[in-house]
Amino acid sequence: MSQAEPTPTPLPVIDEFDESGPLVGILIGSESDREAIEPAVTELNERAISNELLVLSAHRDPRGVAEYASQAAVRGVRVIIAGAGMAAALPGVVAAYTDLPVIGVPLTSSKSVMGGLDALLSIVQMPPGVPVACVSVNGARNAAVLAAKILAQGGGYPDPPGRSSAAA
Ligand code: RP5
Repeated sequence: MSQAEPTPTPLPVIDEFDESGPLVGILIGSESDREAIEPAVTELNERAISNELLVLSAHRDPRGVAEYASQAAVRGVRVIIAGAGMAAALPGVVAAYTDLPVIGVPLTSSKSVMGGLDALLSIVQMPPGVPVACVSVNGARNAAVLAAKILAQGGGYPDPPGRSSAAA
């Protein structure tokens, strides 16, 4: 006799959204990623692009990631930057729950393999149909520049005066 499949617990439903949410949502998988993602926050702030930074782990809090990603667009978020190290599932999981463009930032950590090659491959090797844009290892600033360029397609976030998009 076959056993019944377990019934999945429904995702929590958010009743109220912050309609004036930021244009860019930035997620990191761990507090230990905060320093590495800071250049993205700085770049966006210098361009006066609204953003928020949350720590949400794909393996420690998958429901939280699903909730955030599935509600982001309706809150006004237009691009999501997701930085993670090691297996770095976060950007791919986010992309699975939203149609917004997702930019993955492979990060190094004290436990990285080959200086972050583990995270780089995890992010860049998304299977067909669920794309994640991928910047260089620890390329947080480039992720923000790319987010600005994506937003510019909707009209209006050019490079700030005296600044070039040619990022480090
Ligand atoms: C990933 O594992 C995080 O993105 C981080 O880069 C790495 C190590 O996380 P901690 O063990 O420092 O929390 O989930």
